[in-house]
Amino acid sequence: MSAVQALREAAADGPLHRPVCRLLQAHQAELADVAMRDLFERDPQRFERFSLKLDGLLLDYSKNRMTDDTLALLLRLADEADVAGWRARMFAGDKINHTENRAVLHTALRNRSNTPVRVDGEDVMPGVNAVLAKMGAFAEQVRSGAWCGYTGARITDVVNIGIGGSDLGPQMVVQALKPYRHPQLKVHFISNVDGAHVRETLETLNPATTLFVVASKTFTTQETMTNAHTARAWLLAAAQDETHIAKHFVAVSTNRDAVTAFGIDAANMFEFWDWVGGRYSLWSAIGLSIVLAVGIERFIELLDGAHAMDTHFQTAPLAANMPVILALLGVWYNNFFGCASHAILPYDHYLRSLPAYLQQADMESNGKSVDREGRSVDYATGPILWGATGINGQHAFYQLLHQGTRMVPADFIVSVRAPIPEMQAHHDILIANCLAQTEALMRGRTPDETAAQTTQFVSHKVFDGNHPSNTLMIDQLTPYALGRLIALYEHKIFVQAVIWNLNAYDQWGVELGKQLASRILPELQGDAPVSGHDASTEALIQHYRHMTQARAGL
Ligand code: G6Q
Repeated sequence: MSAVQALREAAADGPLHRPVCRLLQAHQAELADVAMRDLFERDPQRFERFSLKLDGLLLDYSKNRMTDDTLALLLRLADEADVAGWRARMFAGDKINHTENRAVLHTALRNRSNTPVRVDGEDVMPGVNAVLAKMGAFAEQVRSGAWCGYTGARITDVVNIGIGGSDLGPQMVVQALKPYRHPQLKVHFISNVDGAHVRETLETLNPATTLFVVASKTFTTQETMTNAHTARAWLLAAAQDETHIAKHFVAVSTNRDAVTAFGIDAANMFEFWDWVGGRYSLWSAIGLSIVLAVGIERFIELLDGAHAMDTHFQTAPLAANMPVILALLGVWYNNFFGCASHAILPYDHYLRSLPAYLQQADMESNGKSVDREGRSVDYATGPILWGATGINGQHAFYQLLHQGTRMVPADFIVSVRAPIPEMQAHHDILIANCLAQTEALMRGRTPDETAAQTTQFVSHKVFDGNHPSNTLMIDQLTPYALGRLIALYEHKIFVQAVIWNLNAYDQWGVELGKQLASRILPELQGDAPVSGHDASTEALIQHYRHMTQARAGL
């Protein structure tokens, strides 16, 4: 047996083998047939006991299949996994991303208290503050019209070119903060290497008034570089002079050499650091398109909100700690009820990209099958995260949530304040639906209740209920509230990683995709014999080559 095989077979002492997990298993068996509606009837204080408030954020987790005993056991699991110790190590800049030998310090990017945070003995805060100031000064020039394109006209459109962590966060935040955006500056996002994405975006734009933000931590990502070169050619076709690139291209990266090789002036590069993971990078210079859209003051409010959640996460007792509670409930369903997925259901048009954003944050972080020591895990790790805006989902996939054979825990997210005040009547309907869904999922409808309403197809109309959900009610979707919400999920993911003994901050699965495609590309384009693949892949490459050559009349 090789050393790697031995490692992959040696997880029998893993975190889900702790004695407390056996107690949790026994407890789950006791609770399996207990209906939440009965727990509510027996305990009028259930909401008070199982909800938390943090300024303008309310987390109601009372509609979960849990009791005080459940929580006590789950908290013991958190203690035994040393959540508090790992939390301290992360905030202190320890290299907890051990497979890449990196610290994990997205929290330093929003460390509004400005206390020193050291990596290898050096305080990172002066660098963080300097880049933030540079982003603010640059954005102010563009927003005020002082930064002009090659014809002297003001910039009207910003295009962020990036993918994955260099796209999903800024795109989600710019969309969520639409009411705060500059009225004369549109922000677009190009991520897919599918030529349709870049073509469709550029054909609506004027090169003389367009600014490109090429956002790539490595500045080598094939999709981003291909789109950036296409955008560069599009600009030069109109501007006719390479010196004009400086007015129309800026870069966000950790790779200065590659940025200057592209032709972007190093003065127009916004730096960040290897201790910022891609999917945790919207707080860094990767947020430049956010700053351009909403201004530096609003961006700082976003950071303030995240910092408030960081402080809560660091200081609140685990039993009253929102990220910890959400994480533990997730573990409860994932590992003790066998739930494979988790739904994110924002009842908010402006948060319609939140499920996709959290999908990356969660699934890329905890979609791992070896533990920190490289041993195969014999327990479920990160769930399949999915979702869509609430009301639309009701008319689509909620059928399965209510009456399917799987239990899908869900987070309902909703704002008290209507984003558009004169549309209050719409908002009331939205909220009524959100609350009705969580109630129906929890209560269900018994055969007797159903029979009292109808005599036909009664069994088809019965709802078992007992489907768990959390409700996050935000006073108003401000930049501050959004920052706090995103940080809440980041820390939830972190706590779960600690419990599952995972490194949440590497992403070898993404790296593999980057390597494989670069091998196949020349095979698609050339006519040399294709070899070294499986029969399926080889045949598909040959088919593509044959069809494209036939079309080109070769
Ligand atoms: C995120 C991942 C991945 C990454 C993209 C873009 O955590 O690492 O989504 O953000 O692959 O990478 P670059 O920013 O280097 O282009």
